[in-house]
Amino acid sequence: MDQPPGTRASVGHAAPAGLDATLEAADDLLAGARDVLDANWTGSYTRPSQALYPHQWSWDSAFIALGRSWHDAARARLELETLFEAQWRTGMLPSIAFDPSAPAGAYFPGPEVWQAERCPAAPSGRPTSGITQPPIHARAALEVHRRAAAAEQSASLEWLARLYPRLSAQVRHLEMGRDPNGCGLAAIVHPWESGLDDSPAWDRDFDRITVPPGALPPYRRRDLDHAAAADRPTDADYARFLYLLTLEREARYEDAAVMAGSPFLIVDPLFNAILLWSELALAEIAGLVGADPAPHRAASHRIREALIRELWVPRRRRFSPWDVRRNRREPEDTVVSFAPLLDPELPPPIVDAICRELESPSFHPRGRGPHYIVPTYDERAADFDPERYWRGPVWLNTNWLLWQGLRQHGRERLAGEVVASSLQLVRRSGFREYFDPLDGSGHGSDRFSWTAALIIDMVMRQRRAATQG
Ligand code: 2M8
Repeated sequence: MDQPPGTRASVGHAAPAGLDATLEAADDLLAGARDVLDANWTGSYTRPSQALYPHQWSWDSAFIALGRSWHDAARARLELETLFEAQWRTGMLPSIAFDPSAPAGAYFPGPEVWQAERCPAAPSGRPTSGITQPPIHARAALEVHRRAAAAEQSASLEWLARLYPRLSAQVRHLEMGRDPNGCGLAAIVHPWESGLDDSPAWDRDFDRITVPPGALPPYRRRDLDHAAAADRPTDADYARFLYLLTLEREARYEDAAVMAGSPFLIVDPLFNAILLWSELALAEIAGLVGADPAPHRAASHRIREALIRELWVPRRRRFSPWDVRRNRREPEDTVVSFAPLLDPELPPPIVDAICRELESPSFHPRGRGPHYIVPTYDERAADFDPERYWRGPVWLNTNWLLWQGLRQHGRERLAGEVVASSLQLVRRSGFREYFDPLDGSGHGSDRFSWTAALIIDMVMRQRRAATQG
């Protein structure tokens, strides 16, 4: 992806002055990041963090493998292989693969709440959740393979060939099983599937969900044992998360039944842009392992057309999530709207509109003095919250996705600013889960794996791009 096909070369958007020196001086950050990943390594996968997330999370593992592949290809490959052992027979890759060796009750809701075994498609070997997460894995697998040293090429190619059918099944499940009305896009049935769980992007839909009295047995939130309540979702939102879970469990996690009954049904631009990007990665993987790339290219075309047809709102000049139940496009200005930059063939006028918004006072208030980018929500919105989980803070994975998208479109200056800000945040506050865009303070869990992994990837790739001129 360093110079992907379809890239419009740096059309006068050079990286910001001083970035090269910042990257050169980042060796201590790289060492610290590797240390975090090693501390969170379990022997077959990496926990997102020691206390708050003591199991294997799906898109976390993809980001972690990407970062780790720069210095430890064997563990990067094992990370993804371990995750795919938890794949369901439908192709669904679960959001969480539980670790039976973690202390009972270490995370809530655990396997006894999910009861994935109610669905015959669930794997028998490892308890899992019953929903999925953004399908970034094919992209991660391709990047892990690209990092493989010359001596490891054949082992890496064999690994990729073993993973290819599973990666294909993952995207097929979403395209066939989660398309709510033949629109060509995949819907999510729970905010946890978005990965940006508490985002204001779907508040209007989510806040309408009323938990009927007695619908939930008494429970204790474990997340509040390890993170400040002000950083985490409110109790009311947590109850809604759990209520949706119980509805999905009653539908035995069968896609058609879940989609028919879920009060939450959203087509998210970020989830689908990642799906498109992974289809493009699968086309490349297919070429490498002797399979047919054509179906993946065709799928990427279908998703591109559908994204623009269904989610681009010309009046707002923005991609908006689609609340399928009420058939409306949500107006909140959040980071999910920028993710279609991941499509290297996104039409230039749309790229321009996204970049203008990214540079606007809502996301990059230059006039205000020191600040950090990219906040996950419009800083000028009345309910912008710089500290609460997904409702304003900067996260390293959304920064990484935007940085990749910007580079694909030759927007090196803005891409470089995203890297510079990410490095400043980690230098100031450590490898935290997320960061206040106003003062750079760290929030959520500490020594968080994807923050560490993606810092490694950003530094190494930007350094390589600098030396390759
Ligand atoms: C967060 O989600 C989990 C539920 O899956 C939680 O809050 O307990 C999200 O940030 C999600 O994107 C992430 O994968 C997970 C683990 O880091 O934590």
